[in-house]
Amino acid sequence: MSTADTPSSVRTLAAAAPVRLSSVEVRLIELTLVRPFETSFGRTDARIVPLVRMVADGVEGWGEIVADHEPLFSSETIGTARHVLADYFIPDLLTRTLSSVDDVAAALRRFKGHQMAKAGLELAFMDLAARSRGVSIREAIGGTRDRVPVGVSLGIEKDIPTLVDQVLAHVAQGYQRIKLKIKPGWDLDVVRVVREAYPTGLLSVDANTAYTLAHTEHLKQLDAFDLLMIEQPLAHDDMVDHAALQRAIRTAICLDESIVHARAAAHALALGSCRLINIKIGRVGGYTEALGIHDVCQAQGAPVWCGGMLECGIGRAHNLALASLPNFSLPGDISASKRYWARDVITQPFEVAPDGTVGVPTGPGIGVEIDHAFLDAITIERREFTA
Ligand code: SMG
Ligand code: MG
Repeated sequence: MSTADTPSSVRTLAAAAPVRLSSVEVRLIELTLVRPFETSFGRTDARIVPLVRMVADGVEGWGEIVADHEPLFSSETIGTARHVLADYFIPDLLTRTLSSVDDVAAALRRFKGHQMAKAGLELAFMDLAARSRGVSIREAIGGTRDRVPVGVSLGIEKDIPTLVDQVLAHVAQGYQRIKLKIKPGWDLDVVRVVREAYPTGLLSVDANTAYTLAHTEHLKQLDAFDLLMIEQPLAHDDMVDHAALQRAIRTAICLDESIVHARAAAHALALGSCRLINIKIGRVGGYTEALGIHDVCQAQGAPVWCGGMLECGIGRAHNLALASLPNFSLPGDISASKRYWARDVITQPFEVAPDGTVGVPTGPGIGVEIDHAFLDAITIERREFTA
């Protein structure tokens, strides 16, 4: 695909006709992980997932908010999302006529931060807009793939043999890339043993900000393991130290937490703070910025891949649509539903094929059917806002 043919020329983030929202619902559901997931900042056993449902002219749209109950991955929480949605964002959107996702982004731009809460609204509107036109989100945003390559992110375990068992079990399921969570004290020895058990496959590590530049000599030792990348080794709000570290190590740095919008992606690439970017639609405020980051990186020849936030089927369907874009050239953290949940909130759980790909939904909007009975059974709070 030539630059003149970039997908932006085929994107339509608009609804069939301008809409006035009749209602916006924010609901919290509770889901327990099949296996606890531990990172350098903490352990997750269960998630409370805020969902957004918008309705206009009899068409609905669903979005998911990836904030956690504590401000550990980012400064946002479920509590801050509930607050800004109820007190500022939703009342604002209910007064407007909205033609496209860009209008949602433009309306919310004056409010600083709160990307995850904003993303919940953009995602729901994107689903509604695509459904109103009878197309899938993939089609609406100019996605070019039917299936996307996927990897799995494996948490910190009680010991290395337990982790190696996890690695081999997921490789056997077809996953195309293994990502290990690391932190000081759970890094070089772990990567060495996993590399011996998995000598040639794509392997990466994610530190979730656990190191500082003082660890440069230590992190250099990761260069021996032919890693695809090291994700977010340093602080979430840093670009300069990452550039210094990238100059000192051979392994490619991928930024996650630091990239909160397309401008940050452009800055990171200009400074040499990373060579790759993980796009999480929730972390960056929704489709508008996610597409912008995709395009900034594509123009500069930097690959992107789709990150994950332990989403339920609704957020995962959005991730799959996004990951169908052409510059998502590395496997995403988009694992099968069963890797996270005994029962997902959609009627057809996502599955990873033996070739390590997941199909991009083709139905209208997010393209999956919500299991309403189950969703109602696990709902712990529901608030509806009307025009
Ligand atoms: O959805 O498979 C997933 C999780 C992928 O490792 C993952 N996410 O920093 O990339 C990351 C983490 C953030 C979530 S930690 C609860
Ligand atoms: Mg990460």
